[in-house]
Amino acid sequence: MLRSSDKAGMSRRRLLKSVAASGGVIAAGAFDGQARANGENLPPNVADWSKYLGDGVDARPYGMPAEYEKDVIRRSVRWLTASTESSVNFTPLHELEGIITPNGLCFERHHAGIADVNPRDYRLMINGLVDKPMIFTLDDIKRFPRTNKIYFLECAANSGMEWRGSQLNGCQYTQGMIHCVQYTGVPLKLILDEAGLRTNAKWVMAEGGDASGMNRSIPLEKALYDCLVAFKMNGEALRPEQGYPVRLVVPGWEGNMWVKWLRRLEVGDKPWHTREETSKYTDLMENGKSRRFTWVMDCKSVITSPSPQAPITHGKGHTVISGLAWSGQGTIERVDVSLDGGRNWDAARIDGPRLHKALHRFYYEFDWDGSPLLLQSRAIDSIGYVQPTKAELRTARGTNSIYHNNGIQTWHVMKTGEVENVEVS
Ligand SMILES: Nc1nc2c(c(=O)[nH]1)N[C@H]1C(S)=C(S)[C@@H](COP(=O)(O)O)O[C@H]1N2
Ligand SMILES: [Mo]
Repeated sequence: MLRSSDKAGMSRRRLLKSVAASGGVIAAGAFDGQARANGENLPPNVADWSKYLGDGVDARPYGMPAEYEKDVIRRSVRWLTASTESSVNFTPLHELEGIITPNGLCFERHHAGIADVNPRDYRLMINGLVDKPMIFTLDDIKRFPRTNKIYFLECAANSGMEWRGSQLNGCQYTQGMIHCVQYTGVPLKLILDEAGLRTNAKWVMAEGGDASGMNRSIPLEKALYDCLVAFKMNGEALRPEQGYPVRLVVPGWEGNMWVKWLRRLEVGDKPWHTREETSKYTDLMENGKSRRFTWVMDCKSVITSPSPQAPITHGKGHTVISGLAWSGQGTIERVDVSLDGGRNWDAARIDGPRLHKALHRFYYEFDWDGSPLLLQSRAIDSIGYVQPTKAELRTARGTNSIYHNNGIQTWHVMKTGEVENVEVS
């Protein structure tokens, strides 16, 4: 008895110390700060929440995160946000674990704001090189055989602000234009087959029902292979931000092609050369020419913790590195971690599902001696492609690019445990 309360006293002191060391980042709760400082809420005392009844089952008909998690939100970058209707916010990767992004935290990228679509008036039209042009209601779409697939969506502009050097402090901003959810949808092939493809059909144009009417050309081979017309994400209806009630899923390919609020599919024999595949989402090369149709999102990874928004607060000793890796070509074969800016590499442990074109979670555990670190991760995918360094990318593509930056990220961990975004040469 005495011994166990002794132990409790010790762990209480340790907990208070670590809270103090982290600069009081743990938010004050429902009970008063003074009582907390005195440790009255800690063992061996009975905690406040153990003394009173909590909310009943009718208090939260749609559940929300704990109030202490209120900083775990999508964030935007002021200078990047010319208008909120045509802009982007970022997934808080540094706060997440596993491979699934919660619906409310999936980054958003809109060209004309979030369309407010009434599902009763929703229609999907198919025209062009088909035997029968058709118009489907949402109910019609739900009568096709459906499938459930977990895929990442990465905007081609993810990490784009880092092309010329490290700029933004936090993986939320440097790699946060990505999410990974389970979609429920109908294979696009089934819908195209219903309309009947003409023999000269080679391309499909997908068009959005938002005010931008955003559209992209997709080669028929891809459309028939693994694209989905999705109506659910993580089990529930798509969120308005993600294209409610229907979006196109184009696994492994750049996010721009995943047309939201999908209103029309046109079948043709050549690409349409729309705005989003000519003036945007092309890569300006060193020789001044633009590379077009870079559809596949190549293999990439990032350490999500520690990272600038998730510093080490426990001091030296046992430390867990957590990160994400993905490839539009398939699965992740291996992830290596370096503590010294890429001189020495050690294999990380991939944990959880290893699914095609989905995020993979990796961990690397080590004893931190408290000295500065240059943390990096490097992913290798199932086709043997190795994530390049930023220097290698610049050698191949010059410095004019924005899109398709899958270079290795470096985090400088300082003695204090604080982390900053840097580049090593
Ligand atoms: N109709 C429509 N579809 C769209 C967009 C849009 O603005 N309108 N943005 C595209 C871009 S550039 C990206 S990166 C993804 C973002 O998907 P998300 O908002 O679910 O993250 O949607 C794509 N689909
Ligand atoms: Mo995008």
